Amino acid sequence: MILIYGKGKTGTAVKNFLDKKGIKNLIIDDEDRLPDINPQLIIVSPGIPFYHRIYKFAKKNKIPIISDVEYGYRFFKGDVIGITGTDGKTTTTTLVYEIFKNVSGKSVFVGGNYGVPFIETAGKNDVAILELSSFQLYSTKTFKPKIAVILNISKDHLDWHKKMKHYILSKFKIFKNQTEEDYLILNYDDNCLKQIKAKSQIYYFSLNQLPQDKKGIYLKNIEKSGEYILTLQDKEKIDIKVKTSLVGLHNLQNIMASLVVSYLYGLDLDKVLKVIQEFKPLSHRIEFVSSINGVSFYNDSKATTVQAVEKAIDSFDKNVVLILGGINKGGDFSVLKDKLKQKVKKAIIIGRDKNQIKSMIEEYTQVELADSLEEAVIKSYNTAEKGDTVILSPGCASFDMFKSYADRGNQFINIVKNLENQNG
Ligand code: UMA
Repeated sequence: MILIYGKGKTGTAVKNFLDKKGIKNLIIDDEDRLPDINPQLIIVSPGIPFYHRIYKFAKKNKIPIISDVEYGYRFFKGDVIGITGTDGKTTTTTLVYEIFKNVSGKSVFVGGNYGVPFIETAGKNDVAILELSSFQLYSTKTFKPKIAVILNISKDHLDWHKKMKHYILSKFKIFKNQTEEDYLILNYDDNCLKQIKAKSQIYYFSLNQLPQDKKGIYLKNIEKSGEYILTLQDKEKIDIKVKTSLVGLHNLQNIMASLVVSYLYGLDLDKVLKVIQEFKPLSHRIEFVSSINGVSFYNDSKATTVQAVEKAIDSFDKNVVLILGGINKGGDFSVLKDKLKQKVKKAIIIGRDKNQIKSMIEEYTQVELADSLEEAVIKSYNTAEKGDTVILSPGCASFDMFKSYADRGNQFINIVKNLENQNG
């Protein structure tokens, strides 16, 4: 009998899978008592932290406890491409999926932390492109992607992991079981990732020229037209021209990672570049909403960390009015100091932790508080002048005021559209 812990998306998908296979199971959560019988295996949902009663129960009764990703992997016969990192996972996963779907000629599954749980492929596809969270990776045992990507590492999810080291080590499980036949793609601009030693073959991506002895891809220059010239450095060097509608160098890093995945999988790079060119930004990620009397509004509701806010500010030259705030996941907003001074006219802060965030940044830019998102949008419009950019990039979780980051982003879009109707 298998015990499933958690009745959300993951638990339900695991239960459906086991039921179809005729494997006896029991699904419980915090509302239920722990069972008297000893199951042979526990499959735990990602949201359940390692200090939860179910981990203690497993340890006490010597029952293996694994994530749905580990369980799904045991049934999957195809190639796994695993993508993790603090920011940019969903964009990269979706882009790699679009590339594989259009270019590889294979049946491709996409899921994991984004979209549907891995178990839903039920071993049916040739390739699985997985977005993987630190929560999911933490309880893997034998999981081993053929190609693993770590985009970046910065402070996140400390409410779950408690310590940064625990978060980093959980992420590093993505390559722990890899061998010489597998590939690991790392961000060379990230000091933590640059130092990784692994059995797998390492390829890097970087916004600066890579050392001669490193394999990977780097930014050679940006043309006046905005096109990027990249150099792919392996046994020989090839220059590649990339056209994209994705904004910001952080997105270029996501594109570079996707290009290395495609190259290592042997895909036709001309076809890959065409898919990249046609790829549109995902919703809630520096998504253009509207321009009202010369003030541009962008929705970046998916930015739930300080680092994601930094990337949003980096995407614009100057004159930014920033709407941020919500539930701070342990981020130190004062690290934005220089960028706030140089580029941000005013920060308008909402949400549960607005006073805490205010005290972290008020030395570096003008700050105003708002009690609702609508009030924040109106205040930002009143602050901005023609040519300025208003961006909702909260750097926080949304659950104090909204159902999800998507709900927050959709409400922002509606408020901006209403403002446009009144003032456009
Ligand atoms: N539960 C408890 N006690 C707890 C926590 C949860 O009993 O302390 C039970 C409850 O029954 C609850 C269920 O567990 O209904 C929820 O499980 P879950 O929190 O693991 O959520 P799922 O619905 O299974 O969704 C999970 C991921 N959620 C989390 O990691 C928190 C989803 O990622 C993922 O899309 C989904 O699996 C499919 O794989 C969401 C997420 O926020 C989008 N991820 C984090 C992020 O991206 O930052 C990592």
